[in-house]
Amino acid sequence: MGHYKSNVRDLEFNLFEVLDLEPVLAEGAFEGLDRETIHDILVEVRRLAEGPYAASFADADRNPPTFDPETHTVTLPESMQRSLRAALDSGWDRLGLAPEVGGAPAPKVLTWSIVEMFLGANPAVHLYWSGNTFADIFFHVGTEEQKRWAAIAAERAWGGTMVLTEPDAGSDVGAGRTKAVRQDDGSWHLDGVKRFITSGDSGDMFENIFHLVLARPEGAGPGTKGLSLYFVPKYLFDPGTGEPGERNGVFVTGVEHKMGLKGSATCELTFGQHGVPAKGWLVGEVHDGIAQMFKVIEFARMMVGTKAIGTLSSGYLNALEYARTRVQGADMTTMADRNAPKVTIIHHPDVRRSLMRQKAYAEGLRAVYLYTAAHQDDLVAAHVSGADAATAARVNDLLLPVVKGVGSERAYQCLAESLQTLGGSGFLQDYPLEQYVRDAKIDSLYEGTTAIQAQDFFFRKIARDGGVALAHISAQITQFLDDEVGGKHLETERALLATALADVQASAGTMIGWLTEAQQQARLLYRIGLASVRFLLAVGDLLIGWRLLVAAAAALRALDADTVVPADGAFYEGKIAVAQFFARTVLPELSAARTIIAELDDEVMSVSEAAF
Ligand code: ST9
Ligand code: FAD
Repeated sequence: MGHYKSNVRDLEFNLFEVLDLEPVLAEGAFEGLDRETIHDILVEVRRLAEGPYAASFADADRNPPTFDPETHTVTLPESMQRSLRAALDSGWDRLGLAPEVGGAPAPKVLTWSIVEMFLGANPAVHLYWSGNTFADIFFHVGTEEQKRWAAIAAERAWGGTMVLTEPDAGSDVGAGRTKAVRQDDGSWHLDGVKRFITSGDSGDMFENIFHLVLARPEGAGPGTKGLSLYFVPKYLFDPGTGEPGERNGVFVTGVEHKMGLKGSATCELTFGQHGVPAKGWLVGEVHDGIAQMFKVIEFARMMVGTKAIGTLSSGYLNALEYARTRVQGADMTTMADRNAPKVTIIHHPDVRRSLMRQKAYAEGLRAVYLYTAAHQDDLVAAHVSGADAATAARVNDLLLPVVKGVGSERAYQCLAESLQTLGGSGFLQDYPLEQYVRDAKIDSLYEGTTAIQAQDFFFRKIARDGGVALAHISAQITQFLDDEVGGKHLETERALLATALADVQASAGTMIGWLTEAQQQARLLYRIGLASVRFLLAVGDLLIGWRLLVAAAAALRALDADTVVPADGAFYEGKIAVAQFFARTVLPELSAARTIIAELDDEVMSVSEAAF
């Protein structure tokens, strides 16, 4: 048995019993897909994810990719190459992509369910398996000729990367200095050094790799708006056939040594500084680089949040298995009796508290990312929340920083609890938990740190949106409360949810007030900066609480139907218990967050640096 434990039952529960996907499938928009085929797909993906895909998880951590500075080549360990081959052969990455890049129609709730399993099983391998997704995005933003290159890249299974970061341009992408100079033949020569580039090279795993690179064309203005997006292949190629030719002047010049996710090579990538020009082509032949790159970033942020959640889910299930078998101590009610029988640790209240918290965040965050994915397809969004296409896009935009920012922060916190459940054994490499913790830390850092997610959430997704998407979600929660969904059983929890909603709305109001007044008093912006991560996490908890209660109501309905098989009885009981637990023990914390935000001042900004 490998390290990875999937949760297909919960995925199917979300798709069919909560989001009620069947009527949408019946409309025929996703050719050939019905409940049964989706079940079969999930089971087949589970087999691959838990088996050959997960097999190199620990080995690639202990024997990470090697780098040869002479040839600028990264070589993946054998074990990882086998996992990646199995993935490439499976073709699951094509589901949901455009037909021109070999894709087949599928709802995003299905594709993200699949991705969750692969990410949970082996996140490092998954990052190499992104070429077709990049090709799909390149296809959508490219010129007619570039669309053909995208099709070639997908057909020949090329690798892909996203290249933004530089030594002095991390969160502040607009500080990037890599420059691009136009050539007479219409191509560009790039010159500069990028750092921290995931999958910058992978030896001969791929025939070619294409880098999507942000660089500043000569003469362009400062900041992100002066950046353009370039397609820079590792090998120049025959545009008709895709046959690779000369080596292009983009080289890996270093590989980082990291805390976790060691199987994923994080590379320094140097353009045009090793005697060969780094040839690139302006994507779409328009200077609109940051907006084009955000198409990739949006996908990658969803991916990172889903990665964190997938890892947490497996962490929780590993902790649960351990708690059910590890015998230690007596039941608390008999602890004074030295002869009392010993029990498994799942009998101890504190272990139960911790397991319930892990379950709540793992399953609650899964419900949130799937609700987000539901708003990435117009038909599904209309069915799930009544959103029209424009509103669905805004809801998706609103929820992305929640999936990424809250998903990564809560997963890392809860994975520490999963490890704790194993006691000292959790600290050992005999179990996957210590690697989960190390591998998951990156999720709150790359693709925009949590501070950046929180600012994006408040300034762009709420204030600039005029609160439209937030109002749509608030209306959905209010509807749930007004309809008294879950009846008497969930009455107390609905009251707690109503208070949590009011707390979040009050905090949003406080922060909008500061933003309005900041036009006269700029220092008020500091308060937003001080409050924003707390606010993002509070909204995350509100959404998790709500979606867990929606799931509990679905479970109550299923139990009422009286056709439940015994194994499902326990599953549904768990859904109700976890929603009640979260509402009673976490949602009340939002009142404290509201008070803290309301009473915030900017004193801390006046403390001298020396005093820290
Ligand atoms: C990285 C990669 O970290 C890590 C992992 C690699 C993953 C690779 C693989 C992924 C795919 C895997 C797929 C596998 C699939 C397999 C399937 C198998 C089944 N939304 O606010 P302004 C745009 S990469 C949309 O003024 P500043 C917009 O155009 C490095 N657009 O920003 C806007 O113009 P306008 C990641 C947005 O102050 C313009 O930007 N690095 C958004 O100039 C300017 O906006 C980062 O993420 C948005 N939310 O710059 C950097 N926001 O306003 C983090 C902005 O006119 N830093 N735009 O519409 C930031 O995000 C900064 O806030 C900043 C600030 C750079 C945007
Ligand atoms: P900084 O921007 O220097 O941030 C340092 C600290 O200051 C953080 O806590 C941050 O939250 C805070 N901070 C900075 N600015 C602000 C602000 N305005 N307000 C509040 N707080 C702020 N990049 C790519 O382009 N492609 C990749 O494939 C890629 N893969 C990566 C893989 C790994 C393993 C790593 C570690 C990084 C990767 N990155 C990649 C880069 C990654 O996106 C950046 O590390 C990230 O955006 C943060 O930038 P930074 O490291 O320079 O930190």
